[in-house]
Amino acid sequence: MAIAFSKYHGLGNDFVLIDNRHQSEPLLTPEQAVQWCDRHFGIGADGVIFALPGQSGSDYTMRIFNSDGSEPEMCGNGIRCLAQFIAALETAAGQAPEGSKAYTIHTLAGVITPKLQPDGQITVDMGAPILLAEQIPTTLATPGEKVVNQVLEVANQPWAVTCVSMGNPHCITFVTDVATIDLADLGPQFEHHPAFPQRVNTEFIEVISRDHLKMRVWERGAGATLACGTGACAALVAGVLTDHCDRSATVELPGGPLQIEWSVTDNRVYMTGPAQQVFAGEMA
Ligand code: ZDP
Repeated sequence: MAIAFSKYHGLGNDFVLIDNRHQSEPLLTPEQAVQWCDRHFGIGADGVIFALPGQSGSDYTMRIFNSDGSEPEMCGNGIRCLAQFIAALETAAGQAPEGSKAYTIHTLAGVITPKLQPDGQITVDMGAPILLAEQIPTTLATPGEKVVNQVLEVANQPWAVTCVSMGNPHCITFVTDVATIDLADLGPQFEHHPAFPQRVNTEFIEVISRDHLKMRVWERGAGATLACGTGACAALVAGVLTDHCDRSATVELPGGPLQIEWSVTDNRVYMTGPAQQVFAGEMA
């Protein structure tokens, strides 16, 4: 049976999107997702995202498999792509509501709300950041403590790291020049460090100014990617905790900029950025 798919990207972080609204189990196994994500033997993507029926009153459910077949709790760039994908599906079905559309999406990190803006950008309420060590999870601090500017030894070097979960785990370290970071060498050593029982996404951040961060990322289960939405949110939160930046800033990724705000009023993180369809097809 052929399965229809669409290919989207958010700042070059690319995903295969599947209309899975008619059943609550993903149409692909993790092993199939690995094949589809392969850039030589498949479609090529950083992950596969399924638009599933809603749960407990939410409009839809999102599930995602990384390109290695593991399943993350959340995906910031992916949920912007999902919002565009759903809007297109609803328009095709003649059921698109007027005005700016907001969706409640059930994820393994709770209900996340993306909102399509009139200019085509998508703003996502990413929820409150999780800062307690055992909830990230990391063993870098005792339960109940935060991990802020803590020393972690990787590749025989001390790194000052701050850990934040946006539903998925992130380890952030501030460096003087992101261009000099050997991601392929360092990334896997952070990802598989025993201090992170669920492995970790790692962000290297250069501070350009208090409202402008430059980031390179090594993603858990996907490697070096051009952008990471949850990572950009986690980086801004880490920047505020370590007094490197203000609560609202541009995070510049290899694939382009995201606007991130950690609201003082409601403690939630808001991410604004683009998502684009590239093509649609059918997989045998
Ligand atoms: O937590 C993980 O395993 C990530 N690889 C999930 C994907 C995160 C993503 N890049 C994002 O934008 O948040 C999609």
